[in-house]
Amino acid sequence: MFSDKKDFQEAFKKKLKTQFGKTVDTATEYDAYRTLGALVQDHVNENWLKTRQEYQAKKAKQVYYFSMEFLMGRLLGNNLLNMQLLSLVDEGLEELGLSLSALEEKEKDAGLGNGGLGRLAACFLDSLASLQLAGHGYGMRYKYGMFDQQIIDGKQVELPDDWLSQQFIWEVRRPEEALEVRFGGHISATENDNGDLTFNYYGYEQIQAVPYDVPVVGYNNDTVNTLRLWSAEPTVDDTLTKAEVESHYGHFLDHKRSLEAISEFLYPDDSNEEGKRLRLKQEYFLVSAGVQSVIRSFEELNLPWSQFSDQVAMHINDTHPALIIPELMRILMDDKGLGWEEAWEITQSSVSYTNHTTLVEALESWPVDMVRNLLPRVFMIIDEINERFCQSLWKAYPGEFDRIADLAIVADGQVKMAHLSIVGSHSVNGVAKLHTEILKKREMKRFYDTFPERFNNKTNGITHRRWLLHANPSLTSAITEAIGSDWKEDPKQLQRLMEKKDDLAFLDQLHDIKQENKRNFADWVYQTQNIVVDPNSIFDVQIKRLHGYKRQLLNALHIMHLYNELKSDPTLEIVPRTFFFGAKAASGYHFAKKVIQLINRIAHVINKDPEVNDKIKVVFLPNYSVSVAEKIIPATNVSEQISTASKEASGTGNMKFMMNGALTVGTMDGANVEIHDFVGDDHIYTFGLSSEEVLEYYRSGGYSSRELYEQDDRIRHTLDQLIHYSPFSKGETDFQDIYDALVTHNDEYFVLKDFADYILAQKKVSQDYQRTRQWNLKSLVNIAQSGAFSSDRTIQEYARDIWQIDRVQSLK
Ligand code: 26W
Repeated sequence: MFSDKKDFQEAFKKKLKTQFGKTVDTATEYDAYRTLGALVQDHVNENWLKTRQEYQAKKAKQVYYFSMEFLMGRLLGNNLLNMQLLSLVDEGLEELGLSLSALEEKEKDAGLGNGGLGRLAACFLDSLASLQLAGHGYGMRYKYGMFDQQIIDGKQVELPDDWLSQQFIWEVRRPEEALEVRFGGHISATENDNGDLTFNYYGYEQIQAVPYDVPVVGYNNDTVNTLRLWSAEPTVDDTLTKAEVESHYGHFLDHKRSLEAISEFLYPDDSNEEGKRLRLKQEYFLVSAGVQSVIRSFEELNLPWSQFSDQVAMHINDTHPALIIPELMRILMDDKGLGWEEAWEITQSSVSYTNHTTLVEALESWPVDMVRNLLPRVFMIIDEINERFCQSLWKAYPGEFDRIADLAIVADGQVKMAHLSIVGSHSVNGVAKLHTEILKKREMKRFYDTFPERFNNKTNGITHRRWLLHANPSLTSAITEAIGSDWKEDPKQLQRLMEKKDDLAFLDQLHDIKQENKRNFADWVYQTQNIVVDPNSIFDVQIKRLHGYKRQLLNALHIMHLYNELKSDPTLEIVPRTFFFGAKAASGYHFAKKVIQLINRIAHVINKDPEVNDKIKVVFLPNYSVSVAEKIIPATNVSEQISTASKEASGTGNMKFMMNGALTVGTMDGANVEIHDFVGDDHIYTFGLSSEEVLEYYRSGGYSSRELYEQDDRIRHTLDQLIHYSPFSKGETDFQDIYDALVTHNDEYFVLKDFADYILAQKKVSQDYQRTRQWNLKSLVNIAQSGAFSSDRTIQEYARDIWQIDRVQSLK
């Protein structure tokens, strides 16, 4: 690599000249970014090759993490960090009159995901490579990622995210490894001399899956794994004349367009399953290309099929890639000639499944007719899996029709993907302790009764490399000065910071760092939004997808309530606070869009009112993304994690904030429960109903939001402002639907029920924030306890308990 700064500068100038025909003086920032990227890629490529050879030589078991989403964000800074080049490059560029952070800004986010599930997949890739585990991602190369959000007249407008319009410098197209994926057509079965059936496919549509490989660079270990993204392209059959093509497919261009649609865009919905045919096509496309490619690699080893699961683990990230179960069966039986029993044993022992949500509306099921038409052979196999499964249930629970109907994979004209995933894999895990318990006791109780040994918990984690080392360099240095640098490779050691809890100088230092981060962030907000925010106010942040259960509305109503208090008593002393929101709403989610509009209206009213705007301020950050998160999290004092208890499977933003010293205001939901366990009552602000209470209300009723509305003046006054004349409604009916959801439709997410307790928790936050030293101590405790939430810990557990893989030593 580069021996020193000079060496880097020479290489940089040379690359700029030979590849881009520029000098440092004539290069634009974009040229410089591309040049730096190309230099990094050169070095990555060597290690990429070495890693592959090493895995092959050692016959290391490979994990393939199948996910419809990988929310990677930018890669330049993280690759430099992991290659230990960050400071050398930073200084080298500075001497050339360039700024590394400015070049980093030139990279577009790879936004191939909606939110938590996609970002978790990205953190996992970073941990796999950093722990020298042979784990790779298989995903989709969407032409358009998560939409760009603009706020126009206070409302969300979605624009296509044309991220590939600027070359994605990290990908390597590998056309020589393209594979064919088949849709539609018919199947005929013929019996051979032994009485075995063979299945012939005809009349299908064939689409080429072309892989684009993205290197995944490990931290300080020379390991480079692969994120393989598949793109749909027409099969080019040179033997056909144009006329033949046209008679076959109608107009060739239409045909091309229709099949390219498969990898055209990411469905912008998290947690709402729509049963769209194109989505099913996308899922099968990823699955079929992926499984074929896994099998091809396995066959290169020349091992018997019985060793498949010693060599390969395939993980399904939620049910979206669950079709790998019938697809693997199909290939093993139809193409490789294995019998059902053998193929089933191989499938079950190599596939594992993570559930990420208990929301019923998010559970995937596909109409039988759609699956049968689009994937005739795959459907036959699903049907057979179901048949055999139901028979085995009948033996175990004779006469229990209800139970069997409940567990069946195919029922009511639908294929239930969660059922398929549980039946076809050897491990099912939830993503936080509470979530796993809810799965076992309620959502998947009957499956748990049937296969208790399959169920396990893997509490989520986040990569401390991106979210602390890279996002918050000053905190990183302070920690290293305090406890040495071992924690970087072993984040559990952050606990040693507890030794500093009485060290006043260190606590002051934490404070100074937070203030500096807040000032930097305030500058960015001013430059990009033209809004002035006070770095001395509490920075209170809620950034996540907009969803009813995440209750951005509770936060918004609380701000309206504060405004009302200030207006009725302008002399009221409150601790100044700036409320930040970042959230995208699914394009068809009307209620979520209304909440965005409400937040923007509140911001508009409050920010221009001189009577209150030196005490409270509201900023809605448009187009929330990974790179926006990296800017705001280090600058946050208060992290809002206020979902209706039982609804948020884990949350991962909560962990990122904690690691950067923010204090959580949160319900006892998802991983908040475990954060609370680690930091203790005094270092977190919990409030609201427990998950048992919420689930009990859902089961037995007994909640009346209207009663609360009628009894609590604060609630009534605030809600009336939504529909009667007020600064917020401006006499219009924009927010009638929000009012109706809360009052008329009995407040599905218990916003009003938790309102009073939330106000109390927030009051306590304000009081505590004024006692700076104590606040800084709380902040320290959060940082110190955050090592448990590194995705390195999570991935070590997956590796040990589910995938059975070990570190591949000796790469460095
Ligand atoms: C088919 C539509 C659809 C798309 C995405 C349904 C469901 C999803 C995901 C499962 C939604 C998701 O991102 N879930 C989040 O996963 C995170 C990682 O485990 C958790 O931290 C979040 O709590 C969970 O909401």
